[in-house]
Amino acid sequence: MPVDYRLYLVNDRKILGTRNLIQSIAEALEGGVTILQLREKELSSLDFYHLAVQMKELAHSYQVPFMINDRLDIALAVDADGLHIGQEDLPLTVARKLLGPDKILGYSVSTLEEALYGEQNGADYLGAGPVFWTGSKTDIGEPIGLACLQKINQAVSIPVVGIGGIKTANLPAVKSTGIDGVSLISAILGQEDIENAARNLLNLWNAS
Ligand code: TZP
Ligand code: MG
Repeated sequence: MPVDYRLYLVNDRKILGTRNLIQSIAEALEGGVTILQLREKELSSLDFYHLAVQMKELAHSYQVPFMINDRLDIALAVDADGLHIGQEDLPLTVARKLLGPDKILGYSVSTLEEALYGEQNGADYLGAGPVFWTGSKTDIGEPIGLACLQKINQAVSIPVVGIGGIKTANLPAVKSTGIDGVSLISAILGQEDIENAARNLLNLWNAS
């Protein structure tokens, strides 16, 4: 089945403050998130594993694919639908080999060269960015902007999702680059009404 990349939610527990993580993700799924990635940087392996088991069940109850950020071991352990890795994670070719041919493998890129490398070495889709400035990730380079996003999208035939600083105000411009979807943290999880934020973003994407 083809993956629907339109509204790709990346989890970030910090932005939720005291709000419940599972409940917040459930609200986002109710609002129409089409693919979910669990991204945890500070949990123990055991806690990450147990959380991933729960999140996968939740995502699947909405028929939404469930991805793990960075941790191949966790992705395999919970039989996630896929893994998303960046430039400083396991080599792409190694990740593909260990993950097998049938799982979804996502790859973060910031340049045309990285995008072409990703397409040629086993990525199923690319996360391109940061498109704009964002407070949600600190170890990132300069924003690539819409022109570079468009260039990357035109250079590859695999799906591309934009990431970094994407919100309702810039969503139509981002979509006009021709990409397949947007990957978001704060525009969904940073909002007071998470369900409606997700619903509005998906409606806006569909209408743009
Ligand atoms: N990778 C590149 S930018 C980013 C990640 C995980 C953070 C995106 O968060 P936001 O709040 O949607 O800008
Ligand atoms: Mg990573």
